[in-house]
Amino acid sequence: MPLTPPQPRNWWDLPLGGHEKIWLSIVVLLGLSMFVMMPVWHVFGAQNSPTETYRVSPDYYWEKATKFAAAEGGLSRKVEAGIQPTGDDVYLGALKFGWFPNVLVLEAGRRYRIHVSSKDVNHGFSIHKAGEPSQKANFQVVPGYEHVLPMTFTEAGTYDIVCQEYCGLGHQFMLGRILVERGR
Ligand SMILES: [Cu+2]
Repeated sequence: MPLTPPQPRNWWDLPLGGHEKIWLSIVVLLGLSMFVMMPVWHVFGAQNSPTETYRVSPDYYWEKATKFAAAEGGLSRKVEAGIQPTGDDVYLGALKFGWFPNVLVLEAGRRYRIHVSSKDVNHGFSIHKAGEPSQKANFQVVPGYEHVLPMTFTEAGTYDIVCQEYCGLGHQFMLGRILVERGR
């Protein structure tokens, strides 16, 4: 059977067919329900992006992160041992090409306020449980801004921090780690 193109007509003036009406109604209803869900998720969603952000100079933030690491004994300890914060506020800094501090030891089930900022360029704070890269959280790390991310790790284990924003030739080596231990 040879296929022939439809005759040129003004399709806009033709009435809608029955199936077209059904599909268009489904699309409009789906769109409207998503629109309504936006504010609903904002109030009831458990995984909203945090909105607590401050303007800081990169040097000032770095001073805070260094003080935090020093107060927690991190600067005198071996890097691999990690920093185990006593308080709930954790200061994490991103710079080309690493995280400072690059190993944190946190407690499962405890709510932390993880502060992140960058010393130089845009970086990405992407975190996932080791071996489970499909389940992750992702945030931008912008120089000049301090973002406060409330986070509770519900499961103990090793979590990888990966920079997900291309930041230069050493970007792929920009890895950090959070060791989550069962609550004491
Ligand atoms: Cu990067």
